[in-house]
Amino acid sequence: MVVELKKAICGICHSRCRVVVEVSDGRVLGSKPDLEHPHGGIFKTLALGCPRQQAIAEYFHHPDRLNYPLKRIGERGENKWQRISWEQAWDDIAARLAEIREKHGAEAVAFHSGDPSTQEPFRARFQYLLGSPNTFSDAQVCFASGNMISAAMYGCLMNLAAVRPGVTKSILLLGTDPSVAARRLWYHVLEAKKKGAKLIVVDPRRTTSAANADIWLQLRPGTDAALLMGLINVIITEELYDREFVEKWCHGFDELALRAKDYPAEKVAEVTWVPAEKIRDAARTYATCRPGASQSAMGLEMIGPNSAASLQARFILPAITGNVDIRGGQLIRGRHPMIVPMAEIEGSHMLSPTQKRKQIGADQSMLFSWECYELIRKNMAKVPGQDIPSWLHVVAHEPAVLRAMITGEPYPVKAVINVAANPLVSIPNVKLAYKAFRSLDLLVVMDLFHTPTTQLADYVLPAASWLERPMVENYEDILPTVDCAEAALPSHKEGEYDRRTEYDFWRGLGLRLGQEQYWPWQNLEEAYNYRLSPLGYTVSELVAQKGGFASEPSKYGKYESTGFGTPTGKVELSSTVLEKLGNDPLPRHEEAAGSPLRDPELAKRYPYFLITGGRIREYYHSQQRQVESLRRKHPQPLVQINPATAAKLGIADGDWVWIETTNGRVRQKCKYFSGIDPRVVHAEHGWWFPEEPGEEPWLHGLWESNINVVTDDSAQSCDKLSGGWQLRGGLCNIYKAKSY
Ligand SMILES: Nc1nc2c(c(=O)[nH]1)N[C@H]1C(S)=C(S)[C@@H](COP(=O)(O)OP(=O)(O)OC[C@H]3O[C@@H](n4cnc5c(=O)[nH]c(N)nc54)[C@H](O)[C@@H]3O)O[C@H]1N2
Ligand SMILES: Nc1nc2c(c(=O)[nH]1)N[C@H]1C(S)=C(S)[C@@H](COP(=O)(O)OP(=O)(O)OC[C@H]3O[C@@H](n4cnc5c(=O)[nH]c(N)nc54)[C@H](O)[C@@H]3O)O[C@H]1N2
Ligand code: SF4
Ligand SMILES: [Mo]
Repeated sequence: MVVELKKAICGICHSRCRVVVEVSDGRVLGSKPDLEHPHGGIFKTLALGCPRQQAIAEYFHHPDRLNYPLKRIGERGENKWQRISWEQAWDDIAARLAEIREKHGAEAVAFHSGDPSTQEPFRARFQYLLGSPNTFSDAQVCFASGNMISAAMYGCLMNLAAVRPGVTKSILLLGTDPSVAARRLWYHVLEAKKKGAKLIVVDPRRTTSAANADIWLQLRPGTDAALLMGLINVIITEELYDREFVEKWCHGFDELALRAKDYPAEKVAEVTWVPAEKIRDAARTYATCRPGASQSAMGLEMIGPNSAASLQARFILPAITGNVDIRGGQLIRGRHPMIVPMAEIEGSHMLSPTQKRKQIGADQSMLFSWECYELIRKNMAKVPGQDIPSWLHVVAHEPAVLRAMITGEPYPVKAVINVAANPLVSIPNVKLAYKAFRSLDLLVVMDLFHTPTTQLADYVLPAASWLERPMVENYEDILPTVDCAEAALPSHKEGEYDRRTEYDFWRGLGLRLGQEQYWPWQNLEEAYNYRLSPLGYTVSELVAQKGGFASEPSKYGKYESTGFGTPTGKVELSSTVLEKLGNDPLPRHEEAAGSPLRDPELAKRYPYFLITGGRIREYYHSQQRQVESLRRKHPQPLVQINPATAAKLGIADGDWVWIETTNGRVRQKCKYFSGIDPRVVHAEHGWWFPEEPGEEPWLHGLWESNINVVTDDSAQSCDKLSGGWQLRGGLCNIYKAKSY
């Protein structure tokens, strides 16, 4: 047996580990970390300890993989399909899109996307050329809110902690659990801790990250803005802030100091459940142990109301403590200067201002509007090398798009093309989403497997996985590094399968819809070669000559020569950009309409805070449920309940429990967990059961344990600025599910 070794980039999670896969006769046998890569030592720890990486052969050669394009032949949801060729799929879909565009306008075609590793700038390019302003995704709750607030305040993306073991003295993790979700960061955190860095974790649960912390702030879900303003208040009143940086480089410090006075530690303690002394301790530690690196994630983005305010406060912290653009703290980064930016590839200038104005729900998600994006981008352009792609940062408001599908208001949405996402499992208020997707004239889904979402489609297209296509990765143009790899496996095998890249899909449609001149690259590899062209390498040359990696050395204090890409040229603690958009320029915590403090009657019926979606080691969101070895390790959905609460309710460890909200109920299995407050429960997300029938009413067990059946996307559950919906911090009731 001839075994070839191919360098690859693991596309399953954001860590993007470099691996070497062993391939024989078009099949992957296994993988090893790429020790020749400059970060090989990290990948060794990550990839070898990663259950999903260990299962790639089982995953990618699974008998349930989609192999050929499918066209629905039965009624929608009957799970009856006819195999068709790619040519027919392109012809049919392009013809239907042309018809819908003719009748309702291009805005009636919406695009839904998941994982960005699937060549999203090319999706945007197709979409803008078609003339639609409507893409919708989970951007509002998945890092993009943080990106936009950071870009507004700093003129660059500042979220990633630049932890340097031995240099970094404190690490502040805000609503993130890198021990599961971001293993690359976690590796650095543990190394830095060994060398004396203090770790502060803000999380309602005692995660592994929290358990390793020097200070764990176990807050009431959804109160991050209050807590962080409490920290800011301590830092200012105790004069622990960096006076020189603040005076020279910050705008709005006096207004901030005034606002922070509303958040004395004792008052904040009442709101957040975190003892005042811990608030002071955390503030002093972060402000005095410098350099301090900080990172926030879903804990802040997914709380709905107050989410944007939390992020504003989160980005104030590194500035007032002088942690900006210093070694071991927070870095101003940007893409590698020698690659073509995503913003150029997508070409948002090709979408007319008239169409841009039609973006659905811009008023409920102002942070993701064209107006906001163009304002921010104009300011960013003052600093060389800074730019921001629109595909992730200009996004219609998902709840509004779903309602438009159902009601035709503000105008009809008739078609959705969904790529690399399983929205019926991943988006909130699934009953509504189901109704919306069912009402479409055309639903096209491109995936690796059948899912509840493909089951509602008219066309299902088989995607080439990350092993079956070239990859170029640089964290969406945030990092000045480039990783690239050639396809490790063929995407086409005569008589067995014919999978395509997303690039091929968009280009195939584009060629049929009058976009010929805009798709000069025959395939993804050519397109990526164009992206790398300023660097002077093709993908295969960079792999052969440099192991598929290029980077720029870090420089610090860059703002001293360029200023910041904001209207004032400074870090805007009080944001003139957000003010211009009609928002409070400073953070403020306001109890949400659905909070028990404002609606005690509701809280009587739903007495527990519900947080959802803490990441699971074995799975990436709704994926891998069909992989037997992983399923054996984590067979069922688990809801974490404090044993005191469970005992009070007569629930034993391992009992099935109903989780109920105003939207309905689903079941998960009780897991006793003393690391959660008795007033809070945590439910897993991403659950469906591929082993159950695909046709209605089952839809692969869509309604049984999928927590998004009960999460909410109503206006009162969304943040006013970002539009982000509340997947964490709403209210629920729990009770034992009867069993006989
Ligand atoms: N294994 C695995 N890894 C993944 C993923 C996966 O599905 N599986 N998904 C990837 C993706 S797309 C993302 S976006 C990242 C997410 O990365 P993270 O955000 O780091 O991970 P999560 O576990 O989603 O959430 C972090 C923590 O937020 C806490 N939290 C809940 N409510 C609140 C609150 O009100 N305030 C605060 N401060 N914290 C709160 C939760 O208890 C949880 O521990 O993970 C990525 N990594
Ligand atoms: N309640 C709750 N809901 C959440 C969250 C939460 O914390 N709580 N987290 C949210 C977050 S941050 C995120 S990012 C979303 C994720 O939600 P989704 O974007 O829906 O992510 P997945 O469930 O991973 O679905 C990805 C789909 O793409 C397919 N796929 C994998 N690789 C490829 C490929 O290369 N090409 C194509 N075409 N398809 C591919 C997979 O088979 C899978 O069906 O979930 C969100 N939903
Ligand atoms: S899934 Fe595992 S191997 Fe792949 S990038 Fe993530 S941590 Fe690395
Ligand atoms: Mo995400």
